[in-house]
Amino acid sequence: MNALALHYHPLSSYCQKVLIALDELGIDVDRRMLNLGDAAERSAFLALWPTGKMPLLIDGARAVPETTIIIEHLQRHHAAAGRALIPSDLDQALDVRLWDRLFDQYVMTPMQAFTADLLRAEPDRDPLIVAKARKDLVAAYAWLDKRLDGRTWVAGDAFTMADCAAAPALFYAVTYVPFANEHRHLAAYFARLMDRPSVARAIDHAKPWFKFFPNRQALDRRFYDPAT
Ligand SMILES: N[C@@H](CCC(=O)N[C@@H](CS)C(=O)NCC(=O)O)C(=O)O
Repeated sequence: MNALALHYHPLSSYCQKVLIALDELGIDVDRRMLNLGDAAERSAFLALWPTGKMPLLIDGARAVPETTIIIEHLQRHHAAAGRALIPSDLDQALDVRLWDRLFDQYVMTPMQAFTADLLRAEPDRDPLIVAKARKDLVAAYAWLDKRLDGRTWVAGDAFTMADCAAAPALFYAVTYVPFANEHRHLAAYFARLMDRPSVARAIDHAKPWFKFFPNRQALDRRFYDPAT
């Protein structure tokens, strides 16, 4: 049995962030599919990690939560030779951590607010929360587009942890707020992300589950065919 296990769900954007990182770092884990909708599974998971947020990495006796910490841990202890998502140069590493944080806080968070709203019963939906999430995404797209002018990846020359965060965040975000025509650099970056084999594999792995994504009708037909 592999000492490394990941509690996760293929549809979850934060879980995809770690799946992409595992693939990039050349690391195998036992994948333990988690159904938080099941009361028994939820309470067993809460006993492992009390925030109840996935993914959670188990490394021997150690539980490692929070995607950014998981990726740092994986790189430090388990990465295949020559693979890295956080550069050894300290200033470059700070830049990667900054852009990882920015994607989590300002793209993942509003994107999740849209999804959470759709998952609520109709009378409990809140147009103010959705309007704020839309405003935050529109603002983020504008500064991301500037940042990506002349860049292949968001932090440095190589694909990094920040790009692992970016791919699933943008994948779902564009279903709620598509890029404006002027966001050429961001749109080109998004296309590069979707072509990256590790990202394509994480999305492929999620495909059987997209029918449960509440905004599935807005997914690109490349990824989801409503007839299936
Ligand atoms: N800051 C956390 C966020 C993780 C997170 O929001 N996970 C979502 C799935 S994408 C989750 O577990 N949602 C279940 C819930 O809130 O009950 C991280 O980086 O790991």
